[in-house]
Amino acid sequence: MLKLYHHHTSVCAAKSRLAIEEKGLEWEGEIIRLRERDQHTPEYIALNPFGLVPMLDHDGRIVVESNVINEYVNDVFDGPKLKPDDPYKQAQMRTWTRMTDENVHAAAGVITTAIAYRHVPSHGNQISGQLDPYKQARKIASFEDGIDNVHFRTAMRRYDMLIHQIDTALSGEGPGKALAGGGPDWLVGDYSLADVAMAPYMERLNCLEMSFLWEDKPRVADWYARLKARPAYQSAIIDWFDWDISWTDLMHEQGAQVSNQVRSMVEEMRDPGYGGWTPPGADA
Ligand SMILES: N[C@@H](CCC(=O)N[C@@H](CS)C(=O)NCC(=O)O)C(=O)O
Repeated sequence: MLKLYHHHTSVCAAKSRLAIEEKGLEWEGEIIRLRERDQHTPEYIALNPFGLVPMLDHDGRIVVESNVINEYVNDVFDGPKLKPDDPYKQAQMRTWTRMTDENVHAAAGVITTAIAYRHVPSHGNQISGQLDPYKQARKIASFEDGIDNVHFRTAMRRYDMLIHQIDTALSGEGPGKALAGGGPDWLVGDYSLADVAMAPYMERLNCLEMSFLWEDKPRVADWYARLKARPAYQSAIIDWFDWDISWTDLMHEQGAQVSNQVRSMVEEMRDPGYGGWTPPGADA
């Protein structure tokens, strides 16, 4: 039995649904109502001490952490390979998935709460029970101060860098030799868990009306279009949004309201005079 404890709009849960769907596996799901704090019940914490989704139960073996779940699912089951055979390519793949764990996911939490979720009072319920104090601090700031919160610019700067990193990876050059040799269609050559890991974050940026981040990057736009065209993207990500459509509507509506402001913020940070970052190779 393969059971995924998940949530319909959670980016991490979407990441693991995507891997499972790409493998073509039968699975059952249990929705963890994050704003009702199902993830903080003693029964759930006894299985997953981090109090987060997703969580996989494979015949009684409990696996947590979306990227770990994805490797487990790939390694244990037959079906299309989502990991390269070459250990070096595997290392590159993990360098991408690690980025999501390191700070891309934190940035997603900040921008989603600051722009959209803060407008829903029940979202505040999730904050009090947070088991990760760093995340709790970011959530409180984003919930209270919206896009003026102290983490917002950092989060946008991280996403702007990420889009640049993806662009150079698809060019084959990579953002540095460690990630060179990928593309032209997928991040490390063939479609892999690296692309799976990034897909829900791209969808989130799209929902929050931030596609301006790649408007001058046709390689990224084409890669995103290729991701969206995969049947598993539809069944693992898009189809779940209909479970409770108001959240994606909220993201689009609130995202549209601040899109110009956020765009100016990003452009300001790209300006070297601001002390921001300039992509290598850009005129400065
Ligand atoms: N590193 C974890 C992060 C999981 C995570 O943050 N999940 C969020 C949803 S995307 C969650 O469960 N939030 C509930 C909460 O913070 O209380 C993973 O990749 O699985």
